[in-house]
Amino acid sequence: MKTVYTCFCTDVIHEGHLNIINEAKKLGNVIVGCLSDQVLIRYNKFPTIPQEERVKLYRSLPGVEKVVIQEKMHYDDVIALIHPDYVVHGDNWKEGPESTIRAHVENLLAEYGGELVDIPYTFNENVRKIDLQLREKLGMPEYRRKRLRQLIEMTPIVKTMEAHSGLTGLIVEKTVVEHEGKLDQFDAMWISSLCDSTAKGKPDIELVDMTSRFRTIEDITEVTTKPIIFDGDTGGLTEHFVYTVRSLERLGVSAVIIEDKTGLKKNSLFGTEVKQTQASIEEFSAKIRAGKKAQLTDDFMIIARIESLILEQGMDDALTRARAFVEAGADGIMIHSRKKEPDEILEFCDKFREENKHTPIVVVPSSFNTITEDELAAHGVNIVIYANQLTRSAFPAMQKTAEDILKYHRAKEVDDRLMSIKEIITLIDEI
Ligand code: SPV
Ligand code: MG
Repeated sequence: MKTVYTCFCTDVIHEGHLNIINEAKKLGNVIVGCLSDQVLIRYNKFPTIPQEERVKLYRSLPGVEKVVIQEKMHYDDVIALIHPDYVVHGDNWKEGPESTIRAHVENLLAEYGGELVDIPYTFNENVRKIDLQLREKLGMPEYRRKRLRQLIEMTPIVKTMEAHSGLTGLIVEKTVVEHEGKLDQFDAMWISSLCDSTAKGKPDIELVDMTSRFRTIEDITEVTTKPIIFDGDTGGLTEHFVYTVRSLERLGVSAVIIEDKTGLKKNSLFGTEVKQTQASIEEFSAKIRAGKKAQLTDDFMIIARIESLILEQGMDDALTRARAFVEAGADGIMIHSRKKEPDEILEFCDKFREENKHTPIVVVPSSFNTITEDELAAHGVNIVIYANQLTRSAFPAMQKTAEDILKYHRAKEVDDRLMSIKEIITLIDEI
């Protein structure tokens, strides 16, 4: 009897999967691979049920001999283990970033005369509806909110990109790249105060009020499923912050980061060029404590952002504050720097990790941008935030287009660098 392998990355079995098993059965004994949680999240198919339950689900399907866990995106290990005569897959992976995985499988099978069989993907109303329902489920507050804590456990570093509108949210949600044979995408979204304010033509001084910031969150949650980290600036008055915590939880936000500043807040990247005052440890700890007390869900995180390095108060001050804020209940520490080199950030991370192994560390490498995600993870960083790069890339492009249309008194000269009309009118899917 021949052996047939097929890998599933789904929480719900529909007729498309049953069809694959039926076709596979015609070729031999069917072994189903269950893609591990860690790999699944790199596909933007975040699990709504744990790996063990997916294994049980696949095992219960008629025609399935055995279920194995596939731990890697590429099939090398699993093919070495099973040596299948056939690998069977829906033909939808012939296109897009997944085609690289398909090509690799073809090469692996060719080495010993195995065969790849592409089964026509089942597209119908029912399948479409199930896919849509699964996506909608992930976007619900109770799923979205807990996803950040899950990601911190599941991935070496949570890659977070800024979003300040439905459109930028969609970019973070949907961008998947294939690079050097691997697929990658962002894990979470950062609602930056700088970018949210800039998009509204306002300075980053807590001028855009919470009602408006919540509206931005809603614009994003309406069209995405990925978890949200909200830039809460100073958190405002403690008496107000407790309401903010409740509202963010209700909206399905996973975390708020508040910074230990007081008075008129200016953007940290000004550093000491402008007057900025750091809050006392006691004052800020009280705010964290009040927020934690107000919090109603288990999943939500209040992350304390330390501005000691930005304001040149020294490493010891940063570490003393980190200790105090964790003691006050902070679920994570963000340490910020505006140095070009990452040295002081890494020194902080190493020293903090010597005494605290688990509290998540967040960094925002806008200035110290040479450091890679792997290097940060090696120093104990759990979340990396690309805080403003989408806004900084869009603005110069838009400004140049406006200038050129003014210069040439028509739009022809800018057209080559624009998205086509066809692309823009079909960019957003209708339900
Ligand atoms: C933001 O994105 O608004 C931040 C990060 O707070 S920074 O601009 O670097 O202060
Ligand atoms: Mg900010």
